[in-house]
Amino acid sequence: MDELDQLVERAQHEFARAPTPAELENAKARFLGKSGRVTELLKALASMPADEKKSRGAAINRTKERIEAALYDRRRSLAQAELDAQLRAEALDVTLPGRRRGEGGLHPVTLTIERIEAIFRSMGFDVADGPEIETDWMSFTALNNPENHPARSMQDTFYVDMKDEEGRWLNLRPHTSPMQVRYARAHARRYAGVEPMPEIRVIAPGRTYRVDSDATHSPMFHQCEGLWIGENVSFKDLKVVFTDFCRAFFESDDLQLRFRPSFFPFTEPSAEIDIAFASGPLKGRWLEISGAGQVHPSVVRNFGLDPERHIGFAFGMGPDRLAMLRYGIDDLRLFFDGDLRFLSQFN
Ligand code: 2NL
Repeated sequence: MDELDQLVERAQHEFARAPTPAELENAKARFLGKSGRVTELLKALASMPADEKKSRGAAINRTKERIEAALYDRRRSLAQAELDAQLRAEALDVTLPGRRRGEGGLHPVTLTIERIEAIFRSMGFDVADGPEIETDWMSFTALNNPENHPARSMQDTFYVDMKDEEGRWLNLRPHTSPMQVRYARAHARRYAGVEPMPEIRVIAPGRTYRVDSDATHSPMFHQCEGLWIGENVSFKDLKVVFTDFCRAFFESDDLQLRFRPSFFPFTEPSAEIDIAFASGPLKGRWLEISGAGQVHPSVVRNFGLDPERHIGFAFGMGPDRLAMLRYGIDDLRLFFDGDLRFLSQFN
């Protein structure tokens, strides 16, 4: 291998070792630059005899061309490497699923209340909504609760640090009956003197509060009460309405209902309503789902109506419990812990 071949090899070697385009250009200068090795060789031609000059010059030019070819190869491969690295760094998987805006959904208890509302609306009931902070009269007195009834105690009811016109502490309503009292009183005032008075048919769903907290009781829970007052609304109508409601709610025609005698200060007679499914995991077991009865004459009087003329029934049930039965949930607290992994399953 002659001196020129060695020069080509050295250039190839140095170009290959240059890790960046800038260092490759430095390496190029050492061979092809103004004072590079090839330029030096060409300068040396000047002092050569004419007969040697021609062949030597041609050999140096071939050498120069081979070095230039090595330079271009290396430039191309460095540029390609740079492009590859950039493509790798900016890689984008266009087949990944997009990120969607978070979608809201309704709470299972809200869905249950909407379902209850739709069924009662179909039976001609209005839906009423009102204050969660109530007066003593609305929550207890109007409902025939004796002055010393335990429901009035601080152990059972949450009180607010503010008094009503009677000088009694305001309470967080322990049931939605106050809303039905408000509704019935507004109805009685509105239709005073109208004969016959249109019937009162209303349900009052909403948040209620009691001092109670375990696996089956939450200090905030939901209630849905119902009221139907007319000239001749009897316990038979309660049975029909409630049976139709349960069959619609649970989508089952062979559901059984049982009315057990009970006591509430605001109804007389009173009953607890149990249901039993004809199939499914709870088949044949009696489950208590509601309390009900004919509205007590004193309560009708507190509506502003004459109990000799206006009679009817009322009932109260727990949408939380209905939601648990419908969805097969066994711990009430899941509804109120706010864990989206649980709550988002219902939409
Ligand atoms: C229960 C019992 C009941 C009522 C609520 C009511 C309302 C008015 C007048 C008379 Cl304005 N009664 N509501 C009647 C009977 C039972 O609830 O166990 N609820 C979960």
